[in-house]
Amino acid sequence: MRRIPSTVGELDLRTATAIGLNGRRFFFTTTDDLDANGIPDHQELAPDSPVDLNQAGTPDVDQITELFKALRTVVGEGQVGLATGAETAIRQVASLGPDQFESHGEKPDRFLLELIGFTVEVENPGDAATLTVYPSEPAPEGYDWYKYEPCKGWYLFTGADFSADRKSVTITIQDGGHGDFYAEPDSLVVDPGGVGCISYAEPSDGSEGSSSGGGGAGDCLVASMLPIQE
Ligand SMILES: [Ca+2]
Ligand SMILES: [Ca+2]
Ligand SMILES: [Ca+2]
Repeated sequence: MRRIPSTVGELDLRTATAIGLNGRRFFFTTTDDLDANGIPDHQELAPDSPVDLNQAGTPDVDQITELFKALRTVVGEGQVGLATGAETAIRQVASLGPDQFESHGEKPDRFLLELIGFTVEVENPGDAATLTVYPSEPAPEGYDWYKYEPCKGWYLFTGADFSADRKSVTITIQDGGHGDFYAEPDSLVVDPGGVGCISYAEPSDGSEGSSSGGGGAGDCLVASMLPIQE
């Protein structure tokens, strides 16, 4: 059984890269993370940041462990947190721009706070990782969790569970299974995804669209209306 380090200080991404991962399991290099806490140094929260995305009563910047990380988004003034449970360790998390991935599939044209990419280590190959994402803005209605995979392209990730206040979303991904960026049971779950929506425009000729109750052009298509591709 692979031992999961108990502290961030034991994390050695250089070794992980050197033993053959060649960086492809990670969203940034160790030179972007000189303090080795799994967050790109340029996306770290300020040391005095009061942000408390996980609503634990403690500033997130003081709670960074292998079970919880928070960071600033690559664009804008937002923040995103990521939490996981025991027997799982967040190796890396980064805020990513969606345009760095190809556009095939059902790519949202709006994202709430860009994408979040993470590499999570589970205890045994094939184990599932349950992760909770905390965006600094509640997800508007019609927004859902979208993922990108190299072969499949963009798709709506079924099973994302939003909290009632839409301030967090929980997803479960099985190592080597549905949702794992690289479909290999290698104890690593890799996922670029984010809260987004596909908007639609009303017909320009003024005729009624098929969606009743829709607002102006550019409203979000309710995710449940989308064809699900499994
Ligand atoms: Ca760092
Ligand atoms: Ca907190
Ligand atoms: Ca995997």
